[in-house]
Amino acid sequence: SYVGKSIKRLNDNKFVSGKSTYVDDIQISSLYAGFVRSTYAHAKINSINVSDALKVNGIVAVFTGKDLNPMLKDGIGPWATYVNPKEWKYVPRKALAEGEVKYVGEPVAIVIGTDKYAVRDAMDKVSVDYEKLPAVINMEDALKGDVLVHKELGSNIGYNKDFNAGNVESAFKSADKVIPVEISNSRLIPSPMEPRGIISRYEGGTLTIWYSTQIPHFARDEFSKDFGIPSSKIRVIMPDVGGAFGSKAHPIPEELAVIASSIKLGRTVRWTATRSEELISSNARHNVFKGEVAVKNDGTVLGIRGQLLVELGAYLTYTEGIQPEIIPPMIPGPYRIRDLAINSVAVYTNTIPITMYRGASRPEATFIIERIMSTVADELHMDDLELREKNMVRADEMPYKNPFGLTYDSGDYISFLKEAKQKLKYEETLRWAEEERKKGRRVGVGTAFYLEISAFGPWEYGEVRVDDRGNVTVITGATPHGQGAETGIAQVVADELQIDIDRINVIWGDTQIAAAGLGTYGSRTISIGGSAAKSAASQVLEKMKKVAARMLKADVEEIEYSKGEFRHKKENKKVTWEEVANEAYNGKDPGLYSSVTLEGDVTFPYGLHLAIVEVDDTGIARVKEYRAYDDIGKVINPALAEGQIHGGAMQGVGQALYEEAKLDENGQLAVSYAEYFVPTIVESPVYTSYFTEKPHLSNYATGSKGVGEAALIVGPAAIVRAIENATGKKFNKTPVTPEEIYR
Ligand code: MCN
Ligand code: MO
Repeated sequence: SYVGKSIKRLNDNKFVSGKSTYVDDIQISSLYAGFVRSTYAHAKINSINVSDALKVNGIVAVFTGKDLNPMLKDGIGPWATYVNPKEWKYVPRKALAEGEVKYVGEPVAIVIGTDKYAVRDAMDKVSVDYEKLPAVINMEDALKGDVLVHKELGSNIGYNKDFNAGNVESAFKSADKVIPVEISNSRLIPSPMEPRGIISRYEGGTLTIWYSTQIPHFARDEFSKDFGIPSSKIRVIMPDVGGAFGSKAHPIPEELAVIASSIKLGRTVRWTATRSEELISSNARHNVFKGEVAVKNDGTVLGIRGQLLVELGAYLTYTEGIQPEIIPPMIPGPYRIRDLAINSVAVYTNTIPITMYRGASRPEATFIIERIMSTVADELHMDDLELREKNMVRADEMPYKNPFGLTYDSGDYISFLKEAKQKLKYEETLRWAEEERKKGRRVGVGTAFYLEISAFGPWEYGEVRVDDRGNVTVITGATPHGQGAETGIAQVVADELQIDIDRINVIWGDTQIAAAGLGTYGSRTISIGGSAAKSAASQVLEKMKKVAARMLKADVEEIEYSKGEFRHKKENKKVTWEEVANEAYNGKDPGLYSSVTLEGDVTFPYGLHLAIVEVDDTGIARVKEYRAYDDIGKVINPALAEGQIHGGAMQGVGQALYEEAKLDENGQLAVSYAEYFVPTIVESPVYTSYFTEKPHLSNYATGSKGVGEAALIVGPAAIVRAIENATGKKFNKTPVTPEEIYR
């Protein structure tokens, strides 16, 4: 059997030998696109002069909003599967700015030519006459409402909802102590290795789009709605994708402009974002929680109240709507806090629109609640984990309905915490750090616990085909793009069919091959996608049993299948997997394939992570060691799961210590990778990752819970706590830079 083993990734050969194909590698005769972008955070466009640009050799067309926007029946709004558009005030985004620009970098014109260098030259020759308007580039100013990002909305507030649970008034009345808190997550740049890219071909009324995306089917439907072209005439193909981290789950206007141009010209048009364009295509996080916590002197946390401000940037992106909606109900985390009042407000500013990034809303919720728990521990002079344990939901309360109605499906947080303390050597590491500090080193140990919501439904598609030689094709509606989930799915299917894994090929990412699909995000793939494939495999096996029964002149009930052999129990006759597969295609049977659309609901993994940090004389903090202990349900492939913990924790190091997408007073992104430090192997801590031997399974057939985001969800809180331990100072925002440490 394969499940539970560290099988090597099936498709790594092409990646390590440089033979993978990203959008930009696709050889196809096409035109190149480039974008002229706003240099103002807020301005009126008086006129755009494209005549000089058109004179550049090789330029085929220059389009502005006036040319392309009317082609769109609709624009990009929120992701209606997860965000209720009715709860939002927003302006659907069309292809290019028209009338006004609302952030620095907003696309104003698309230049199209036969070679990319000509396009680059011509971009400089497009002259835009702007009339500068007052801009709001931070949430505080935006809330005053003197300057509106979208006049037609009448306010800068896109979303405003109260999340109330229990009786917060009485909780605060019965408190021994009320502790104020302010906790913030900075603006980040997801930074996948491969930037965004798209190729759009329009011929005979049909569109073929090669697209670096996590959500080909959603993208197809969005393009269909926007352009009024039936989905059946749009094919979205996802080639190899060089990472996404949640940032390729939102279509952007540049992409609409490329598609619109290809339709208008009847030609193939391509665009690959430059690295600088990638920096402004996806910004993420940035939110602030300000509130207070009611506690008893014995450490019981009674209630939390406050306001969560979530920055939107200039437009509501496809995915950002999730965050103000999911952060509040996840704030109680694994703790039995029942009385909460959280006002969640999302604010427009004249800045780069915000989208999701690995964990999207759970990192924020976890940072908030874990900073709260650590702050309470400090105030009450209690041990971090003792305080947490005191407040944790007990095993006998599972499944536990949290005060906002989320049902934590399975787990035993308290026993797990005890195991984790042993496994991560919590107490001895704390003592070691204390000894080292006495010798003058500034080392510290920090832990944080997380409970996350993963494996988002509402469904996923799986199809299994067995060919006439008994080889197996698995089609998944999920869209792995670095996680290796295709290997995990192959393991699940190989076990279900009891065949060699080398017989299995897993494919995905083409809307004309997978009948349906949602994609890969929200750490859902192995749980819901794997279970859908497993169920399709078991259906195919049932069909094979029928064929075998006929071959052996038996009733289906008399057939027993095991390891590639179908046996007639009574007569001790058998036929092999290959024989049955071959027979199924000899004309009598319709063939061997089955598809399943599996419905499923979220599941809640959890874990404790520990960081060891050392701060040097210049105030630079380094994460020396990072230890993780997780309950992710059934572990399908420990190596893959561990890889996810390492990668996520590495991004956690970046978020905790280095990364902040600063904007200047004009709303211009003030960083490049010279100042925005994505950690490299040099900054990498030593990692140790364990999964509990007594996992609590999910309700999915695979028994798994998600792990793809876990370490970035909890890592920053653990690392920040370690810096506090090392320096004796308090930090409630990331990144904790040397300036912060010396402040
Ligand atoms: N796995 C396992 N056992 C489990 C859970 C998972 O063996 N109980 C394995 C799976 O087989 C898969 C991996 O761990 O190989 C992650 O599975 P899962 O938790 O189902 O998450 P997804 O596959 O749905 O991945 C999505 C997740 C998200 S939401 C972001 S953001 C993120 C992440 O994955 N983006 C990534 N990890 C990334 N890794 C890479 N290389 N690139 C990205 O863009
Ligand atoms: Mo994600």
